[in-house]
Amino acid sequence: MSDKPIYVTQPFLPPLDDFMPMLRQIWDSKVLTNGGPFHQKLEAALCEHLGVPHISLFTNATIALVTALQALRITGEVITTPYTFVATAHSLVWNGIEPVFADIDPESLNLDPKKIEAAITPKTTAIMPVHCYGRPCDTEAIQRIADTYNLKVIYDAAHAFGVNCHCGSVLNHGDLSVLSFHATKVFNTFEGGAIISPDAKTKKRIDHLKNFGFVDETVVVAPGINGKMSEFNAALGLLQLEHVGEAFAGRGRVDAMYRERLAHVAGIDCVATDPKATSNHSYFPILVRPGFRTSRDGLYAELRAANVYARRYFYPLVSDFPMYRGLPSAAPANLPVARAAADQVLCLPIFPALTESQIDRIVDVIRG
Ligand code: T4K
Repeated sequence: MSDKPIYVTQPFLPPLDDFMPMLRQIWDSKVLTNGGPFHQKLEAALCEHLGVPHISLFTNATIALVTALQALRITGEVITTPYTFVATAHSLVWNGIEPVFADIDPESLNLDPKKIEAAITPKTTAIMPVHCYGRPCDTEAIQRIADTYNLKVIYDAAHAFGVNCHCGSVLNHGDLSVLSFHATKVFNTFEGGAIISPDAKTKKRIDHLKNFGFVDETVVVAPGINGKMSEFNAALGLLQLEHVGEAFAGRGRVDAMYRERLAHVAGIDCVATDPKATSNHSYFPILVRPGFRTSRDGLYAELRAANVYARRYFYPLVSDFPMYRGLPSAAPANLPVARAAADQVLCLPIFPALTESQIDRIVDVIRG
């Protein structure tokens, strides 16, 4: 096994020399956090870049999800997907809310609106869908349900940076959307996240909540948390934003090469992108179908033996983890589509620096 390891992702980093003057400014000003100049500039730059009205930066997406639920005073039960990263459901539990898992659509792998409606009870107050792998949810159908039953919608948009649908940024749907800027995401600030709000009043409440509830030196209006992004992360974000087009293009190139090379491999389906939306190529999920020469876990092991670290995002289902599996909605019979996807999915390495010869190495293992 002499080939160098290939991980599922590799963070995009701007030239270090370009970051040094920004660090120098932070050192000189001694403003390290609490909404300093880089924080303010990044909020403005992201609103412009993403085409969203208001954004609040956070230390990570998990704290942003927890805060988004607080901001809208969500209680009781929230309908969500089991086919996601654990942080989605954990954010509910941190607010004393019961996650109610509903099944996903087999094509988009996002919450199936028909299953949402069936999961509503008198205790339901909100829906927390995930734009899984950056592919937009059926936002119109979800909004119709929310309007009919008077529910809030908080999108976990951790994967959906820079994705546009028919009407502009996908982040403008629902009541709030939450982004992740973690190292493994298409746009990273090492750690980071954000909440997109539709109006200044909601942004203000969120900004209070992420700063312990402080309005000024002596006034605290809510039991807030510390979710603030530091100046270091914000400065890095500003620099990353200059390169994000290049990073997206690099990912698009990798995506196209995989699709071409895997098109005729029996039993391998590349998860389709939405023709009505742009793609940020944040992940490259394939489904290893029963007709393939080995199981999904067999292929995962073959790739590992070749020093290729593909990942089974999202296996196990969140509803199978010990803290969730006792819930009535976690019953396997309730989630057959999600279960099948979790048993078949494998996310192949995708990042801008992945070379054609590395892609060929990965595809050769898959072809067997
Ligand atoms: N909602 C959804 C739908 C999410 O997917 C996530 C996070 C969240 C909410 C919460 O967002 P944050 O609170 O994190 O902002 C990773 C990430 O840690 C996690 O952010 C992400 N989703 C999840 C899907 O994947 P792991 O445990 O798979 O990461 P790890 O450390 O195994 O990294 C994967 C590979 O990336 C490594 O093998 C090598 C490479 N890598 C990773 C890091 C951290 C690097 O090269 N450098 C690095 O610094 O969870």
